[in-house]
Amino acid sequence: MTGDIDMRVRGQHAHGTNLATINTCTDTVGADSIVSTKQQGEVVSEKIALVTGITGQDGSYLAEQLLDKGYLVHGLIRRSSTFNTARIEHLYRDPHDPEARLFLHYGDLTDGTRLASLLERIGPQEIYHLGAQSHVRVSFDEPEFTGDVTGLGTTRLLEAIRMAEVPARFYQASSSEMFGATPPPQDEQAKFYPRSPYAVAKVYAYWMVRNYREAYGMFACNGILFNHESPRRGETFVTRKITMAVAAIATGRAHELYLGNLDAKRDWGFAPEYTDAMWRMLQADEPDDYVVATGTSYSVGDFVRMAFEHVGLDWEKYVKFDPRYLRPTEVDDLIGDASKAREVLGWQASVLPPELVGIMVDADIAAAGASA
Ligand code: NDP
Ligand code: GDR
Repeated sequence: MTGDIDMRVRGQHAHGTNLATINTCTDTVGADSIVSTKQQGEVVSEKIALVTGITGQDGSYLAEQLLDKGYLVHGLIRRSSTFNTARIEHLYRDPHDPEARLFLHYGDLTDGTRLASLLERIGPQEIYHLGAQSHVRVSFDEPEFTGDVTGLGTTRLLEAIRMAEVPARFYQASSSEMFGATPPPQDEQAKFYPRSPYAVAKVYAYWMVRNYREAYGMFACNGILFNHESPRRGETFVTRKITMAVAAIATGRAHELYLGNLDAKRDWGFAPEYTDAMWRMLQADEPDDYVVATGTSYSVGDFVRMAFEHVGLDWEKYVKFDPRYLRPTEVDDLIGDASKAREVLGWQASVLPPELVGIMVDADIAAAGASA
């Protein structure tokens, strides 16, 4: 993929029936070229979505799903000295392809002016705000930066929407980490008790979303998502760290795995199912907040054991403890109650951790084989 400003991409399955009727024209304002769905007075009915964090795990699945539904998708990406677009590489098409349906724009959540000008010109009907410094352990090292991006970044975007007078529906990537020390099960009424700078920033953002909904009548939703994983999960989150290590050990390229707290329990689901829940929230009649979870609980140690068992190995021979992976304050036990999402959105998790572990280990073994 090139690093061109405003790369045009379309989904691999994104051939909606109206594709032939889309007229695109370029509007070379500044360095960007933006697609217009209006040309010579014709109004095309495709929905336009803007996704922040499109290069992340969730952003990549959501972009695929929106393209499959026939959306035009715009994504915000950060300028980086190396490419950060690996997860959406498979969506890339030649920028001159008239069927391009995905458009990437440089921007940063710390730059409110840029957010406002992009919003004005893209005119999205739906905004999925997934961009964040999302690593809990890192947030203890960089609390100020995390507050700026993960907390204030949401405010900048909400305010940009308000100032640009874009009547868009807004999704906020809220997190089960906001519940922190509150005992399970956690539903939408459970008390927030954040245990990290990341979680504190998410609580702030959550309330800003509610405030903009109440103050300005904005269609703004908080999806309170519990942990969700996949073969595209960032490599320093514990599940992916484990499955990559298992693949490396099973193929003889590594001999040990260092981890921190094995006792923490999480409610782990499968990421593509969770991005589907995001979309459902923005199609509902009313804006609201929803817990999205499987309702199951496994410890980090359980995940480790299942991952090694999947390749016929005994985890105790390979896993070692390193205190550097401990957190100053830990979240011990999360189990989500997603009854409301099931009743209102018709959403339910189908992939549970034993299956999830297999999906991730198999993908990492296949990747290890491919790169051998
Ligand atoms: P990732 O860490 O995989 O992706 C984060 C995305 O945010 C990346 O695209 C990243 O860009 C982008 N980003 C980071 N900082 C900035 C910035 N300053 N300006 C613009 N973009 C930025 O996260 P996930 O996909 O796993 O999660 C998506 C969202 O959901 C996050 O907000 C996360 O906090 C939240 N969440 C995640 C859960 C999970 O289990 N995965 C559960 C609950 C909530 P780059 O690629 O350049 O780094
Ligand atoms: P989490 O995910 O903090 O739940 O946040 P992570 O995978 O980082 O940690 C889960 C649990 O595993 C323990 N752990 C380790 N964690 C990491 N990263 N590395 C290790 O070596 C290790 N050893 C043990 C942790 O202490 C923790 O208890 C994720 C992120 O995606 C957030 O953005 C999101 O909001 C929440 O999930 C829901």
